[in-house]
Amino acid sequence: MTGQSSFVVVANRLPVDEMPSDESGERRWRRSPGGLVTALHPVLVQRDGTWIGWAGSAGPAPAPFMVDGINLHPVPLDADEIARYYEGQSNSTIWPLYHDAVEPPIFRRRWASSYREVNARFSEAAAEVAAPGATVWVQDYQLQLVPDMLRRLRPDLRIGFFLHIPFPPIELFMQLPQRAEIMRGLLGADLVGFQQRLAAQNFVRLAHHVLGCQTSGSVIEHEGRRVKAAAFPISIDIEEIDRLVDNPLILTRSEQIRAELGDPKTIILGVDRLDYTKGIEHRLKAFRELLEENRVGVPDTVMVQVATPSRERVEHYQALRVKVEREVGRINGDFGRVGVPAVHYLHQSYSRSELVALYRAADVMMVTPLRDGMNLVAKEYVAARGDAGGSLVLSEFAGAASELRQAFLCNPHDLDAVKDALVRAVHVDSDEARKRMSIMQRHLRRNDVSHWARSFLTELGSLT
Ligand code: GDG
Repeated sequence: MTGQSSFVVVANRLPVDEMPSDESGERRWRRSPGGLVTALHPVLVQRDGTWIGWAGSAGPAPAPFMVDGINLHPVPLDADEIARYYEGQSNSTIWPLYHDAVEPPIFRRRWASSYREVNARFSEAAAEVAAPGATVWVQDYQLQLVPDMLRRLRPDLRIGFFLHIPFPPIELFMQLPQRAEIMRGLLGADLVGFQQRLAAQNFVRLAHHVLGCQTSGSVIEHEGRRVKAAAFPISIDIEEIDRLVDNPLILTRSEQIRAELGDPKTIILGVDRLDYTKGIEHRLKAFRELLEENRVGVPDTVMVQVATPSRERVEHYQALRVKVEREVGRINGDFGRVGVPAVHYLHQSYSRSELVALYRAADVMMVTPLRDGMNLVAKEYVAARGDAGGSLVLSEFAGAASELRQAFLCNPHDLDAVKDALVRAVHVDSDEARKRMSIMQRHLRRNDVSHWARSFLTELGSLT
């Protein structure tokens, strides 16, 4: 059967979270927070669009349903597929490989074949739901085979793909046993979008290197078609942050957080998924050395590190948690005082309003990933500082560094550079800090997540 949607989004996850079922036992869902769904919501509603994805639990998929005017089409994953396609090939092979192999990628044939099977299932679902000539937008590294698989089923469709994470240079990508298959998979799209220009250039070079495609600038010739590769840096829902910041309760909460931390002169904040790409260990080490050298001291300065639980069944992540927690314990053992730890470590998930209250309370935000496609936390922090207070320390290896040039930029592998950037951010005079923040804010107001979605879809629509 061919469905009715003229616009289809295909992503690993549906943009909903399951809530406890009602008295009759009926399953209930609510839209999950996130810039991607906010940006795509108007387009989905206007075009009676459908979002295809996994509903989040193992076993048979629920029947298609609707939340907030969006048609949701669940795709099932069983427990083996979650282990092989998702935790295996997606998060233990592709994720580390695409992030500079900061942890060694693991290559397993069984994971790769599960990835193939699941990608075929998503492709079949999209082929079923898309109306003749529809636009289909495939998201991210879990679904890189979908563009080609879908084109073979439905050559009438206009297909876009966006990669949220970095795309590696030739030397690294060539390690992947499925390198040709992945390149062919992505080249099934009409437009392949990346966070950064460099990633798009890597992709064009690889198309030539792996498949011998002719290329010219950002265009690749593949099987008689022209495929365009370009950068579309993703951004945040700035209106959401404005709404939260305008709420007096959040500013009260932020003052309360400062008081609860003992009203220190300087609060340093980190907010990350607990992921080895985010550079949490390096950041802690830099802070410890500054304490050892007396360049900062407790109780004047405290650090708050929110490390949101993530991919807890994957080995690399379990090992990381042990290392981070050991380092936090060591710093607090050496430098904490009764009732005043040097590092407040929170391995928990918070509400959006609590996060924004933390952003408002923090004098220095540290975003120091070893490699990151974009990093939305950096952009959210800047957006939340409408008061132009606060300073941002930002890794050169986050995609966001190409736009947020007024941050205190540093190489996260160079511990002395991280320490210097942090000290500069702590001591910067308030006029200069304000100037830096205002420039970055102006940039984000012009380049929010709706702008991102519009630019991608306009480009996709204009390709001939
Ligand atoms: C991937 C790419 C790219 C964090 N803790 C909590 C919470 N968060 C929110 C943040 C932010 C989001 O999660 C994290 O986004 P990032 O961009 O920082 O990182 P990834 O999850 O790795 O995202 C990345 C992104 O995709 C988009 O393309 O920028 O490079 O790796 O919005 O605020 N939200 C809530 N509670 C928490 O405890 N509610």
